[in-house]
Formats: sequence, C-alpha cells, structure tokens
Amino acid sequence: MAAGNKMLVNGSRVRTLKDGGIKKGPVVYWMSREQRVKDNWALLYAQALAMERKAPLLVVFALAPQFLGATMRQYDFMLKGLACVDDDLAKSAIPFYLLEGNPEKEIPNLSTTVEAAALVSDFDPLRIKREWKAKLMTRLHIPFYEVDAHNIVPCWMASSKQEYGAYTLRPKLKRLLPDFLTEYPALQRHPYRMKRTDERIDWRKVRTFLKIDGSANGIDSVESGESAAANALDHFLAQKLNDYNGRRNDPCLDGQSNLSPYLHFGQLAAQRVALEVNKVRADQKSKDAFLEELIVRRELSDNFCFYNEAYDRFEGFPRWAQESLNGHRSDKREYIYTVSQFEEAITHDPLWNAAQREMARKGKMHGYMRMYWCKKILEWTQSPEEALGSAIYLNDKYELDGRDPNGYAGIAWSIGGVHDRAWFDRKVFGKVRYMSYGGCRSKFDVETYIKQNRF
Ligand code: FAD
Ligand code: FO1
Repeated sequence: MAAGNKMLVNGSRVRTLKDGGIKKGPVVYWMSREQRVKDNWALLYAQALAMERKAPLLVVFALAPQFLGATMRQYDFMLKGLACVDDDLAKSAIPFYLLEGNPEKEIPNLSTTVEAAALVSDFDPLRIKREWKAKLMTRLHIPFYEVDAHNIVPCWMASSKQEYGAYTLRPKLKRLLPDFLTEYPALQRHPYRMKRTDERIDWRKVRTFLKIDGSANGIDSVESGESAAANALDHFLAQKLNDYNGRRNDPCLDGQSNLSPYLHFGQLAAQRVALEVNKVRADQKSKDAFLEELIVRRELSDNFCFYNEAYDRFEGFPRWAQESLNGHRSDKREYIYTVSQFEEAITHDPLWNAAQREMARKGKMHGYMRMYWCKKILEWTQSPEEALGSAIYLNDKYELDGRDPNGYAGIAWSIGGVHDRAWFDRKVFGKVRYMSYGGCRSKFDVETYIKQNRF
C-alpha cells in the first residue's frame, strides 16, 4: 500500500470512536476479533496511519483470563492461532505484544508506555467488547478508531437499524456489495521500527494465566491458524462447494464448509472466502446457497447483536414471540431436563442426545441439528429464559465457534422467533416455529446420524 494512502481502506469501514490530532509516536492496532495478518482491514488501516507519519506500527492482543464461558478448548485453539500471528507479523517487521489482563486497563497502559499516537481496534457487536471500549476510552487520550474487518459490507453501512430478517437485509447488502467485495491490498513490510522492550512470548506460560474450565477437551482434529484456515478454504472450494446445496442440510454428510471456527476467531476473512467462491467454477445453486449463508445470514447476526442490546435475553425477542411464549408459560412440559442432564445427553430422545454428543466430542454440531437441538431445549425446559440460558451455556462451552453473534442470533431464532415469522399456535412454543423428530426423519436418515454419534 502506498505510504499514507488510507483510501485503499474504504473510509466507511472506519468509525472514529475518539477524535483528536495525531501527534508523533507509533500506531497501535489492538487485535481482538480479527486474529490474522492477511486480509485484515483493521491492520491495513493502522499501517496506513503509521506510514503517513513515518511512524512504527505495533499489534497488541489483550488476553482476558476468562471470556464468556470459554474453556481450554477454545483458548487452546485461539492461542495456537495467535502464535502464528506473532510469527507472520515478524516477517513484516511488525512487533506483536500479548498483554495478560482485561483490555480496559492493559490497552491504555500500553498506549501510554509506548507513547502511541493513535489506537485502532476491530469491530465486534458483542456487549463485552463495547464495554471494554467504553471503559478504556475514559483512560485514553489519543485518537481511537474502529474498523469493521469482519463483515464485507460494514455493519453500520448495511443498515442503520435491526432488520426483521434476511429478506429485509439481503437487498441492502446486494446493493452495496459491489463497493465492498473488493480485493485486499497487501500488507507492507513496515519500514519504521521501535526498539523491542520485552523478550519473545512464552506461549506455554501464557496458558497458566488463564482462570478457566479445563473440562472440555481440546479439538486436535481441527488445526488452528491462518494457514490451516486457508487450507480448509481450498479444500472446501475444490472438494465440497459444488455439492453444497444438496448436501449441506444432511447431518449424516460432511457437506458444510467447516469454516466457522476460522471465521469466528478471525483467522480467515469472510471477504476472502466470498472472493474465492466467486472465482471458482461450481454449481451456481451451491454457490448462491453458500454465499447466502456466508454473507446474508452472517451479517444479519452482527446486525442483530449490534442493534439489539438484549440479543441474549427474552426481551430481545420480537413482540409477537414474547406475547405468544408468555401465553404458554404454564403449559405442562411433557419432559423437563436440567442443564446437566442436557449436558450429559441423557434425555429420552436419541436424536437430541446424538447432537449433544457430536458437539461435545467434535466441538462442532451440524448446522441443521443446531436448530432441532435448541428448539427441544425450549420444549423440555420450564421457561423460555431458562432454555435460553441453557442453550447459550452449552453452545458456548462446547462449540469451537461459540461466543459469536451467529450463535446468539441462531439461539434467538430457535427459541424466540428472531428473523423468523409466526406459525400456527401450539403448546409451549406458541407461534414460534416447531421442529419434530418426525420432521427430521423426513429430511435425513436419523438412525445413521445416531449411529455416527454414538461414541
Ligand atoms: P456453512 O454451512 O459452511 O456456512 C458457512 C458460513 O456461513 C458459516 O461459517 C457461518 O459464518 C455462516 N453461516 C452459516 N449458517 C449460518 C446461520 N444460520 N447463521 C449465521 N451464519 C451462518 N454459528 C457460529 O458461528 N457460532 C455459533 O455459536 C453458532 N451457534 C448456533 C446455534 C444455533 C441454535 C443455530 C440454529 C445456529 C448457530 N450457528 C452458529 C449458525 C450455523 O449453524 C453455523 O454458523 C454453521 O453451522 C457453521 O458451520 P460451517 O462453517 O461448516 O457452515
Ligand atoms: N478476544 C480478546 O480480545 N481477548 C481474549 O482473551 C479473547 C478470548 C476468547 C476466548 C474464546 C473465544 O471464543 C473468543 C475470545 N475472544 C477474545 C474474542 C473473539 O476473538 C471474538 O472477537 C468474539 O468472540 C466474536 O465476536
């Protein structure tokens, strides 16, 4: 990127959280959601700012001791990916710092220590991130920018309000995509240095800092890091995209892309995926179906979490769903399970138990089963609020891709009809869409799925 040419990063991807004249000093990119070096608009913007001032650039990651119920399963995956980021940044002469502790303290301290001229962060609609930013802003005295490097069309550009569903967001995205679905400029080797004050990161010691639940085992079958993500994309494009439309909804087949852990941790850019999908020759219906999920459904989730601050609460459901679920609070539940009975997969339903086991063992439940799995938690729990709590707890404890706007939106869709329409009224569910064991049988071979996930 030519020195100082910020225009290569489309300005509407950037929001100014704190304004001010940029004095001398290094530019800091506080990496959080986008844990990658390539195809990262936030990093590219930070480098443009630094180039403009002939200033050093440094990247920091603040490692929180706990994060929304994450276990060693997710932290292990993330830390392996961050070690790759450290190596890859070094190849571009950009130092990477891992700070231990909550960002609202660590980031302002570091900015002061290095006498930073400006701070750049990446966009994330989750409450915890907005709180981190709000708190650290009170202690920051330099300009602070936020770049949406996750969505192809920046969240605040796609829509200025919560959308009813995919059908209302889709046309807005389609109109803006040509402006935003562009190739990325390359990150430059950074010419301006600052002396490195600390020794190399001890990635083993880092793990001892965490205060988390070690019970969910790591998932060795999914390799972490930016190059593993690129390989997973290549494999999907070459071997699976062509049949995606026909195979993606059958939980007995491995028809999905399996890209969600990489997208969640930002080891792969959705924009890169879309650019590569458009380049390859494959069945058009499958390409369209895949891009609908990758662009419309995924950006709809960020829209939901960005504009609905109750994205993980009953109050975040549409009015019709709240009223209708309220009307059925006292309905007798045919079965009632506690969250630990769900967690041990000991319900009366072998299909539901198989889905829970798939998630617990593989760290990734098939997309079709997530809907059935979640709706049954509503059906077999005393209240919608308790069902919501159990679904979020289990989803975020076991899914590698958990703690993500897609998860909160997916669970709110299943339990509270978010982004869905009202159906005919029935026990417990009210007008929220129902899914049944019989319905699954008509869609795929339930016995095979149960056998595959017997363990
Ligand atoms: P593919 O079918 O290959 O799709 C490619 C990408 O498109 C996905 O990685 C994802 O980014 C996006 N996508 C696909 N389906 C959806 C969807 N329904 N909503 C939003 N984006 C979508 N997704 C998560 O990333 N994390 C979660 O914690 C999560 N929890 C869910 C819980 C429930 C109850 C439901 C109904 C859905 C949940 N989803 C979640 C959405 C979806 O199931 C997963 O994104 C998908 O199964 C991931 O597998 P994949 O990457 O192989 O999907
Ligand atoms: N982001 C951080 O900035 N610091 C963390 O320590 C951190 C831990 C973490 C653990 C599990 C997980 O799934 C996500 C985690 N994230 C962390 C955030 C993550 O990178 C994503 O930004 C959000 O979860 C998705 O919006």
